[in-house]
Amino acid sequence: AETIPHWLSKQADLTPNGIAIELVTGEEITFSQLMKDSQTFARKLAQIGVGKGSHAGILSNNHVSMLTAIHALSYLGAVGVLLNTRLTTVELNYQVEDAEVSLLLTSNDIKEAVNEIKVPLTYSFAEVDALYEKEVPLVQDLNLEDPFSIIYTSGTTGFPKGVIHTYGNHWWNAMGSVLNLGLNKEDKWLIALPLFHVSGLSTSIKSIIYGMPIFLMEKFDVDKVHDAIMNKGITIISVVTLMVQRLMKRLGSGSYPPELRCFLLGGGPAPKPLLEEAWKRNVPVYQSYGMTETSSQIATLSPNDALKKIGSAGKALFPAKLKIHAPNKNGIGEIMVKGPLVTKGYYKNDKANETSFIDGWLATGDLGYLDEEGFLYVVERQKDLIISGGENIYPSEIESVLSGMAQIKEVGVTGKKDKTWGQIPIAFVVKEQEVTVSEIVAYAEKRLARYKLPKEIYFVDALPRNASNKLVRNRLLKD
Ligand code: S0N
Ligand code: AMP
Ligand code: MG
Ligand code: MG
Ligand code: MG
Repeated sequence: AETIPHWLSKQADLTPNGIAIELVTGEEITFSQLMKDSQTFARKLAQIGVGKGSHAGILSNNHVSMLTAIHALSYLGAVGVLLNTRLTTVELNYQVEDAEVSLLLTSNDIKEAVNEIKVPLTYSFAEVDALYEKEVPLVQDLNLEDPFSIIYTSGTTGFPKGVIHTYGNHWWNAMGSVLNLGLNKEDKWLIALPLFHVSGLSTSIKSIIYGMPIFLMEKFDVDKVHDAIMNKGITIISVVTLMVQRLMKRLGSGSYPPELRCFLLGGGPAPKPLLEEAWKRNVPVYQSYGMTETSSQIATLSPNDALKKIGSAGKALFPAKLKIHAPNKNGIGEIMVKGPLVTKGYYKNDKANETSFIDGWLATGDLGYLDEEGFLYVVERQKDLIISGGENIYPSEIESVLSGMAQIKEVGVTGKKDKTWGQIPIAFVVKEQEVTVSEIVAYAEKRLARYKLPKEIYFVDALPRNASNKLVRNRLLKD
């Protein structure tokens, strides 16, 4: 099997005093410090039985200790299952059970809230810190085929699927990205996107592989992010559409320092007028296309093409390919992707693995076309996915929760355009018995993350169905 030296040990050897992480407080962590802390944390985890092949859940907002924990797991050959902190206990329980998590690690501020999560062991990062170290051999070489992380992504069936990322997936994603965006000595990449999404996680790994600092923020706060861009030498920042909107509003008639060279935009569609407005104001926005399954972006508009191809997500990165399956007369068809940065599959989910992969190509469920020069334009989705502020929501997930309410006979959910979030979920309910909107919301709140709660609920007599009695969601708003 193909191996490379453990990436963090390697970078700590090459640039021990290089900055790995910079924080708003001014605190800096070097690669050698990050390595030592991660190895120490690994020996402490070994004390509580974590070893090769263990699955450890991580429930944390962006903290240095979260990154330490993630690298510690890799030093033990264990796999990190990264959990979205916006989810309810009910949703988290599904994921930890499905991923066979034996230990849950949480940030210190979250620990209290996790009593109801069904895992054999729960430790906060601080509780692990208090353990003794156990002398165990730590991983020195990474097998590119081995799993590093699992991240759940919502699925059309209403149940999320665990996307497995191998070391090789992350490695090739980092290579593809740098061959497109380039790397400057001064690069510093701001991360205000969650590390529990591949958007944030992948950049923290790029940092290790490139020897590049990240500027890590606990969450997206528009004023703090603006200040960092203005004063902290940020050269690249990863964003979703809503962040671009908020940041441009904050920027007003001002301009960013010249070293800011890239807003890497992903996670969903971006309105073309917003992109044009950004470029007019010298905000260098690069649209990308990617998904959890592609270990972050798989296509990005390159700096050379940014202006002449506004609205396009560019071409597939160097190690990857994309094609359009069964294009219609306008050239629009399903986007298929292939390459070493694409996941090899979903954790213990034969059915999803069978239906998603065709001859080694992943069927994305997204619709798009290639222009005459081969640039990708994503037009819409075949799948019923709703994207709200960069978070994914499947209508079927909300429908199956709400139909569990005795007073509800049936329910249909669809996405509605929204100025703030891009899209919001709204629900159409056929009553079985008397029920109010607030009763429905109260029921849903316990079972669905807040961003998934239907923002509007309408009572109707029947749902639009086709000849085979299947719900036609795109008619819900029209009928
Ligand atoms: C947009 C964000 C930052 C909004 O969160 P904010 O403002 O911090 O909200 P809170 O203060 O926590 O809560 C306030 C109220 O807002 C509700 N709320 C929060 N988020 C949402 C949401 N998304 N939709 C609807 N409502 C939301 C809260 O519930 C609260 O309401 P109440 O008071 O009622 O409780 C935040 O949502 C965010 O960080 N979004 C982005 C997440 C993300 O990273 N998505 C990308 C996922 N995709 C990938 O990872 C693959 C693509 C990829 O890798 C990539 C993506 C982007 C950029 C680069 C890449 C890359 O390729 O590298
Ligand atoms: P996630 O599973 O959270 O990584 O979300 C991936 C999904 O986001 C894709 O399957 C697309 O539906 C959507 N998406 C990503 N990039 C774009 C883009 N440039 N334009 C439109 N939709 C996008
Ligand atoms: Mg997804
Ligand atoms: Mg906020
Ligand atoms: Mg019912």
